[in-house]
Amino acid sequence: MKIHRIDRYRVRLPLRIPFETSYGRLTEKAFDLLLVTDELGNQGIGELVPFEQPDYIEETIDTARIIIEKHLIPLIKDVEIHHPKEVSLLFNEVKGNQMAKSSLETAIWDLYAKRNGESLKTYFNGTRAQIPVGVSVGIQTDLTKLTDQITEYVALGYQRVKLKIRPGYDLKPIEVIRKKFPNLTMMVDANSAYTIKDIAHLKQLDTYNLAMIEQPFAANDFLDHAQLQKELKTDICLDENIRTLKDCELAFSLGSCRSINLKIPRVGGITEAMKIVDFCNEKKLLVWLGGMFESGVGRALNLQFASQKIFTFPGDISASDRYYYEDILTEPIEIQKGKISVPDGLGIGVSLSIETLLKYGIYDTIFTK
Ligand code: OSB
Ligand code: MG
Repeated sequence: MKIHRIDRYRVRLPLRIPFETSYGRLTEKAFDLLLVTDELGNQGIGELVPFEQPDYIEETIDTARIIIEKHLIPLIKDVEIHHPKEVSLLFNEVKGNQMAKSSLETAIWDLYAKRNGESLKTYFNGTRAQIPVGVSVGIQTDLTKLTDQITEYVALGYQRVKLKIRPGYDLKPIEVIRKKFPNLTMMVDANSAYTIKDIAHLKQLDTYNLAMIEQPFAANDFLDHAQLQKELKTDICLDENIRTLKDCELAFSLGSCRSINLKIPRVGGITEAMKIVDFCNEKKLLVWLGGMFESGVGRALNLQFASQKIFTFPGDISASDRYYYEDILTEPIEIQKGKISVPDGLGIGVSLSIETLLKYGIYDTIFTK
């Protein structure tokens, strides 16, 4: 197939509840949808997920737009693509910028599946139709409000809760929630807010029966994580550190973690994500699917990918209404008894509500033959 046209929606969706992490507060999510059309008129959709601030990792939505338009589209525009696995090879000469790459790579996977009349999960040997899901809960210093929020999620059936923490907001909220829900599968995520000096403090987390502690230290730090993992009973999970399969190999050989939060966009797309799944399977590393506050498009992709047998630990794949008043799909993604169904249409399996997209977004064309 050949890419003949790429259209885009630049969208801003207001969040139902502002989301606070160790590094900042988010009130709306900006994202782009890329619509990639082939020579036969088939169309695939990909989501561009980075934030507006370079505070989670270094990519931002603005830097990603430049990389896409100036550097990635020229690498695919005149090429006959036989299989979407070729896209990550074509992108190899652009260093880093995984989320920019992923937006186009996942759109081309969706396009390929639609062209072949298949659901995307077929290509991952996805077997499950319903995915157990968890929820990530932002920093809420009013612990009564925090408890109420989590009580609501537990009542909706969310099978795992992840609390965001930072220095000064860790032991107390964990203790309060653990007391109220003694059997809840619970974990925490620090988004790099601690340093090696906090080891003694972090060791206290061992007493709360946490499933794991996500990304306590800096995004490029494998050594201090390895030191902490040696001293901690609780599993460490790496998120920001993991951009490539090589990062997983490094983390595994140093003992920096026992679990990987895999986000398709953070590793440059589906092809690299599949390699990481294979590696984790071989090495018995716990791998689970993370999220980036995706709209329905990225959420649908995550559900397709999470249909693989290996994803038994509930991912950060909540229902659309956990984040947004309105999603940009014709059918919102809903939770039932703690599970979300994998959309069963072609490709990622969902269709766009153009009306909603135009209400919250701007449409343009970024490439035509
Ligand atoms: O660290 O996993 C993270 C959201 C945005 C950026 C980073 C993270 C998160 C989440 C929520 O924790 C994931 C989601 O529910 O989409
Ligand atoms: Mg994280």
